Formats: sequence, C-alpha cells, structure tokens
Amino acid sequence: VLCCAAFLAVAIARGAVSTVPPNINASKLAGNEDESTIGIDPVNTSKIAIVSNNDSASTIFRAYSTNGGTTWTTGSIAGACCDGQMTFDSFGNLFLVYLTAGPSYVVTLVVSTDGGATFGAPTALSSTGADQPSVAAGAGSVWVDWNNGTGMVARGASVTGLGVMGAFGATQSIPSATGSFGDIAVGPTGKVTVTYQDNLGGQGPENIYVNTDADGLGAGGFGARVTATSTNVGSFDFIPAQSGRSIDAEANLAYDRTGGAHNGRLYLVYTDETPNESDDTNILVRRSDDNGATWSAAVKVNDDATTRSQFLPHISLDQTTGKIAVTWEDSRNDGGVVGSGSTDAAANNDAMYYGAVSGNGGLTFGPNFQISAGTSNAVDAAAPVDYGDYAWSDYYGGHLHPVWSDNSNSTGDNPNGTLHQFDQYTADVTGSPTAVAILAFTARRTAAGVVVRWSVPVGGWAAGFNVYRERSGSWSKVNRRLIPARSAQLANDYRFVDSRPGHATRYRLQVVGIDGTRAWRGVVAAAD
Ligand SMILES: [Ca+2]
Ligand SMILES: [Ca+2]
Ligand SMILES: [Ca+2]
Ligand SMILES: [Ca+2]
Repeated sequence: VLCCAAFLAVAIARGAVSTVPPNINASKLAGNEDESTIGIDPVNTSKIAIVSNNDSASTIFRAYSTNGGTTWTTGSIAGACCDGQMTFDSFGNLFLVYLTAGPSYVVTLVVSTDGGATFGAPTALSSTGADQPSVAAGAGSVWVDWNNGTGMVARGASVTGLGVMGAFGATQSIPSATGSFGDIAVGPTGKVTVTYQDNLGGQGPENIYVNTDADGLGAGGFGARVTATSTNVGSFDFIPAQSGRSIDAEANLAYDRTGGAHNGRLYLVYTDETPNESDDTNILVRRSDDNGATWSAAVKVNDDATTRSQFLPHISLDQTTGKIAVTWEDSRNDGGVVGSGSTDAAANNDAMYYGAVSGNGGLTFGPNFQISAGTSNAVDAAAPVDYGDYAWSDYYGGHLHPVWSDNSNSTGDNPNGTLHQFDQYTADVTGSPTAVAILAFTARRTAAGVVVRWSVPVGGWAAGFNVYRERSGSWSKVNRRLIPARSAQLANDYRFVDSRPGHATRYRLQVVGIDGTRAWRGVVAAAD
C-alpha cells in the first residue's frame, strides 16, 4: 500500500480541473464580437489592443488595456465592416488594417501611437472589392497584403520612429499568387514573405504557397511562387464546429528577428485534414531557413489522441526569446456528452481555445495547454461567420496574450448569458514559472511517508510541479510524471506523498512553466 501513495496523489491531481489561466472578458457587449486580432506594445507591455468584427456592417469592435489586459476600455471604429488585423512594431506603432463598409470594401490602414487608445486618419491602400488584408512590421518597414479580386498583392512603407513613416510604395503584383486567405511577415533584414492558399472554393485539397520579396522596400519585386505544402483543408471546408462559415487552412507566418540562434527562420502554421473530409483537422508547422525557398517536414502541434477538429491556428514569435506560440480552436474534449468539453449531445461541434509553445526553433512543441476555461458553440452564437476566419495571439516578453470568440460565459459577465452571442475573451498566458508564487511549502514525516504540501494563490499558472528529495547530499526527483497544476482561477493546495523517503533530509519544489522552462522554488527540511 505504501508503495502507491505517491502515485495516488499524482492521480488525484491529474483528475482535477485542468490548469487554465484566468480568463478575462474584454468586450462584455450584447451581440456578437468575433474574428479577432490582438497586439502587445513591445515598448510598454502593459498596453494591449484588440479588434474584432461585431454584428454591425459599418463598425468594428475595438478595446485597449493599459494594465496588461486586466481591464479593458471598449469602443468601435466607424466606417469598417470587418477583417481587422493588427501588429505593433518595435517603436510602439500599432498598425491596424480592415475593410471599409460595403459595397466598397477598401483595404484601409489606421495607426495608433498610444497603444490603441486613439487612431489617426485612415489611409486607403486598395481599390474597391478587396478581401482579407494582413499587416506585418519589422526592420524599419510596414507591409500590407490582400486579395484584390483575382489574387494577392502587397505594398510597403518605411517606418523610422513612433508616428514617423514614409508614403506607401506602389501596389506590387505577386507572381502566380491567384489565391487568398493569406498572411505576410517581415524578416530581420527587411525581406517580406506572403502566404496564401488556392481558394478553389471547395473542401480541398488545395496548396499553400509563399512568395518572397528579397529586398523588401527596395526596387526588386516578389519572387516566384513556391509550394510550401498541400492541405486537405479547402478554402471553404465545413466542419461540425464551424458548420455555417466553414474554415480555410488559415496559413499564417512568423519570422524570427531575434538575432539569436534561429535569426531569419520563417515559420508557417496551417490546418490539414487526415483523411480528407474526415473532420479530423490538425495544426501543423513547417519552418524554412532560406526565406521560403525550401520547407521542413510538417511538425504536428496538437497532441491529443482524438480524431476531432483543431482549427483557426495562429502563430506568434516572442522576439525577446525566439520562442514560438501556436494557439487554436480545439474540439478534442467534445465527446458528445454534456459537461466538460461538450454543450450538447453531439460530438466534435464545440470548441475550447488551446495553445502550445516551442522553445527549440519549431523542431517540437511542448504539451498543449487549455486556455479557455469554458466550452463554446458557434451555432448557439448565431454569428454570421461563426468564430470567424481567425482568432489570434501575440507573444512578447514571455507573455502570451490570445484573443478568441467565446460564448461559454465562464466569466459570468456576457450580457447575452451562456451559449448565446460571443464576447471577446483573453488571458495572460505567462510562461515564466518564476511568476508563480509558492506559499506554505512544507514537508512532514508521517506513517505513510513524507507529506509535501504547497499552495499557489489565484493567478499562479504553470504546467505543473516536480518534487525533489535530498539524501546524503544529493538531490533526485520523486514524482515520475509531472504533477499538473490546476486552474489559475482558484487558489490551490497541493499535497504529494513521498512514500519511500528513506533518510531524506530536505525537499524542494520545481515549477515547470507552460513553455517548458523550470524554476526552483523553496527548500524545506523534512520535519517530524
Ligand atoms: Ca477537406
Ligand atoms: Ca484532429
Ligand atoms: Ca458537442
Ligand atoms: Ca458579445
């Protein structure tokens, strides 16, 4: 019996509420807010901005925070229909692109120099009838791409300081770029790469392509089209969790501009479906060290053992560390049994928001972590585009801030109540285990062994813990498997029994962050 006490403690912890960062409702508005984008100001990371669609055809929702996402000031941007995407640059400029209200649908840029509190006058970048613009900044430039009705085009401008930018260059055609649903990214020396998929209008298969402009704002244009991968997720691929709008592969790019070990590495995240039309969609990442000319094999990011849907991926790279975060909508927990992971008796039609981090340049991704506390259902939201074509995250200084459309009402403050219209939810997914406060770390001898206890206050979020014991001056890990952390929305008391302590003299605790980093926290003598 004594032999199993340690594993019993682990089993209890594993069966507890899964670890979830505190969820924050950034919109708290009646009606739907969906299809979202977020940015963290690298000059002052307490400033964060969010934009999403709303139910109006002539405004979009916006919000900004000046306290790291704890509280939000909400508003709207007039004259915009939809398709907002944003990025900060290293000067603290926030670039937001969107489509003007119909029937014009012009790609329009507005810039904020105060973290999204206010925006300057709009600049029209396209002719009418454009679709799904993307924006990227870096290396003293800002670039916008979009679909002009026949294919992808792009234009860029120089940026030299906060609120200081040049005029946009002419719209550049992109060779053979007859697709859509794309993204754009800027490399460390100003190279710019676009991605897009075929846009054949059906459920796939299609191809995902890239083109690179090797001299960025220089006189040269975009190079030849490269096929990065095929995918069975077509441009309008219907899955149970997004049954009205459908999904596309949602190819997105991130460039490493850290100056570190993988400086210049380009990452592509996308959705595939295996086999085709099985609704078993998965999130994959490929990497390129030659600016998109050749690509690695695909690395699967989601680590579930189910055949359910993962969709709407986004990739963000922390330019202070080179770590990569991928976040996405995930139906893994929806087995069709009402309760955790399902809102109804049908399987695979509800979703939670998930993430994973790679700290080794995209070779592997760490354990997936649940970000949303609740389960959402797009049909119940009755939104015109379900969750939308994308959800988003930004990652800077060890803080990952996702934004997603949520109607679980897990925060209890959605004006429409539970399982009706979406609000915009966010969280501070802090990877650093040093940010987790450990209270009351004790180790006490009992008849069953040494009982190790510790407490974590509300808001402390990690992947889990390891317990180490000292014998004869050397330390060794006691638990076989990571002791998972529980919900950060609650204070949690942990208890672990070392059933074979021997002549153990001291214990210490190792906190494992969601990005895989570890921190030693507390040493205590084994007291009688
Ligand atoms: Ca398909
Ligand atoms: Ca899957
Ligand atoms: Ca369900
Ligand atoms: Ca709402």
